[in-house]
Amino acid sequence: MATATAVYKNFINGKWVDGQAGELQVLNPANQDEVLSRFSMVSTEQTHEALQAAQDAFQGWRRTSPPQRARIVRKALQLAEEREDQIARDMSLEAGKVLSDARGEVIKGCNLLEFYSGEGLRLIGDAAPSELGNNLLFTKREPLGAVSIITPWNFPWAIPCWKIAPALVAGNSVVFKPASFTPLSAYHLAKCFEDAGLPPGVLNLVVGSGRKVGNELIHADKVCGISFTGSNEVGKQIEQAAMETGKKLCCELGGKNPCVVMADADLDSALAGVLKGAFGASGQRCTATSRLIVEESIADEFAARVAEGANALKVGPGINDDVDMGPVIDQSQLDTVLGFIESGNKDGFKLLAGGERVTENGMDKGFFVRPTVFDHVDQNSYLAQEEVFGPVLSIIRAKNYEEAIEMSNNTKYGLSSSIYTRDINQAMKFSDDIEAGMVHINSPTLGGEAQVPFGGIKASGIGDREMAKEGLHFFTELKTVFLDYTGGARKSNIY
Ligand code: UN1
Repeated sequence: MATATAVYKNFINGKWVDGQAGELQVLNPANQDEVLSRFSMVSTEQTHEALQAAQDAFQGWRRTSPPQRARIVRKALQLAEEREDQIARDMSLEAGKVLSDARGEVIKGCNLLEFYSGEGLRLIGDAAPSELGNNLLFTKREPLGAVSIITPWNFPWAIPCWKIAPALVAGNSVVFKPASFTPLSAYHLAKCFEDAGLPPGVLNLVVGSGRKVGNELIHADKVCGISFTGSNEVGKQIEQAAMETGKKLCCELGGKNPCVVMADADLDSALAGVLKGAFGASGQRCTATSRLIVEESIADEFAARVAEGANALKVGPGINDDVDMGPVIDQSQLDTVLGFIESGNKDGFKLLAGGERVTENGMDKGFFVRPTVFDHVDQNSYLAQEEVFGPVLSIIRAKNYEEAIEMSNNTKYGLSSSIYTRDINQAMKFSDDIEAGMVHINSPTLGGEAQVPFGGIKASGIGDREMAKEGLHFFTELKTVFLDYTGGARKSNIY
């Protein structure tokens, strides 16, 4: 077994400290014989030390002017850009994602750092006229305090960037717990902020399990806000805890995103979008295309092309140049994905591609699954209703637009969606009719951009949208100021 020698530490109150709760070995999802990194994990006591450090640093940080706070984010951005290659390589290895996707993710995170560093100059409220003369009403945005940021392994760089940057620019202090599969990406981000000159205690990185460390970060009195991306199951538990303890909460959860392909669509572009949407990041993104809803008249032809495209994807370690799709993250995710495949087979849906684990060429040492496509899937089946978070696409056939929209909305989720059509009227109608937080027209269900809100409705999210101004607003409270400059001459009653 290859062994990584250095043991990475936790970042608490501006110092890199050894954790006191044992060691985490991060194994390569493409080859479990390889230890990628070793991290020492924090104890409950150390988690509280990190929270205390955040609380202590908060008063100084909130008094640092927003443009000055944003300047530190901009410096961190410059450092991240310089370190792009290393960050992308480490991320590709630990998350299993294809290297070009990892590079894209570094850039996406940088776009978020860039956007929010600009927002430091725009952290402004509104002014309003008063009923009274010589009075001014205005609002200010103030930080919440110490906040907990808990992030998943599938976007181990971009998601922390899109939560931490607005939290810091708004004047909050942060305790950041990354997923245990991907602590090295988190280490790089914390290091960029340290090297950018962020004052001690303003950002703390703690590595440990969700059950122990995560739990403290959700329940502790010192925490004023929680931002979480991950599963619905954990999201529900956090919601419960936040309700009981009165903390502000933002959760970005699962999806079962439909891609509708109408008969009039540019089918080449639709095909590329469906393959990228379903199998990019091995289907492990909350915005993945999980249901292809295709108009019946072209369904046979299009399904055959999707299957052919899926079969042509090269599966292997994401770090290798010629690979299209990497492994899933671990044994449990692999078992879940294989369970969905089994359910599709049991329900008698037509397996057009994949349907099995990949074990050749040493891939049995990792968690590889072939890109899988089922056709004639029943829209109410387990496969069509539950989030897979893996490379499994369900094709559902619709008679026409009306049926396609009904099928699209037949889900508890409402994150992303997409339609391929050349009919602008139909595309716009889809953007009205679809129950989702995001609609893509002639592009895959994936992705987002820093300057527009990201998030979903129904079971896909709790609280405000992320990214854009909305992402910044989550990390603030509004204060309304009533300013009387009559110099004591005010006669009118207050009502
Ligand atoms: C994307 O589609 O580029 O966990 C972002 C996820 C989402 C991020 C998706 N929060 O997959």
